[in-house]
Amino acid sequence: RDMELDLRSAFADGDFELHYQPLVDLAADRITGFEALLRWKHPEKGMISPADFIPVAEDIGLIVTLGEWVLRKACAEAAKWPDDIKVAVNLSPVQFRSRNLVQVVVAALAYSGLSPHRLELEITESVFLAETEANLAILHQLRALGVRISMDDFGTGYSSLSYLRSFPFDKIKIDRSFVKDLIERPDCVAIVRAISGLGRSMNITTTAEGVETIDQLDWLRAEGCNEVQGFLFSPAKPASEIENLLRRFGSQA
Ligand code: G
Ligand code: G
Ligand code: MN
Ligand code: NA
Repeated sequence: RDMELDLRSAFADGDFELHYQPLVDLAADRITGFEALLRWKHPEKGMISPADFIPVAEDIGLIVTLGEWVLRKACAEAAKWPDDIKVAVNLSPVQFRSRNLVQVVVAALAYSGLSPHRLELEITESVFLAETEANLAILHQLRALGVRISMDDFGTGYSSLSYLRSFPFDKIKIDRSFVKDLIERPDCVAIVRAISGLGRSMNITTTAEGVETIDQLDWLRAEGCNEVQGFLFSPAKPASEIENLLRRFGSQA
């Protein structure tokens, strides 16, 4: 297919970029990290969303090389930030299948000099759908490095709760589909409240994704959610904007 060829040459041509979206801690009231989000600047078609190209990159196996690039790039960038600012990187389940994921993470940390506790790896439930035992072993090895592990898009899979029992996650990211209708829909209120309560009682940080309004923010703060991310603060921006974002949202920097 067209996109396959385009993707392969895009990687060779350096048409991928990483953008960074702030993670805002509600107790500290400031940015404490950024999520790295991949962007493809297609020479003719313009920006292509990762939602469109990541599945193709996974199919053709390119995600392994691309994911390695993302890790190195994100760690190298974060090493230049103040030391209390973390970076979150998304991992594809296909990267777990490659088997040398742990070495790739070790190498990215070594190459950048980034302290492992400043790296958060975001995984989705799909990591547990196949090769569960092998993938759990990899997760434990990653965590033993001092890296933090977040459960992304929480609540959208089939049996999220059992995954919380099988691995000691550091963070739960509440899917933005629940946050979106928080103010209008009582069911979303109940779900987000339950997830933040779960996080509190299991000692797992909770992050609400897709926060777009002050009303959502106020509600999340009142419910004891720990962290927020969303367009209310900022969409993902190029690395050159990090300093500005840190100035705007109350970090020392
Ligand atoms: O902004 P947004 O359109 O950036 O991202 C869409 C989806 O693509 C999200 O589900 C996000 O987790 C995923 N994504 C973004 N960057 C990466 C990446 O570097 N690696 C992987 N595996 N997924 C990513
Ligand atoms: O699946 P993951 O959570 O990694 O992906 C993050 C996705 O959410 C990216 O596509 C990012 O651009 C998008 N996103 C981040 N903040 C908001 C927001 O406030 N509103 C909406 N609609 N999307 C957001
Ligand atoms: Mn994510
Ligand atoms: Na998500």
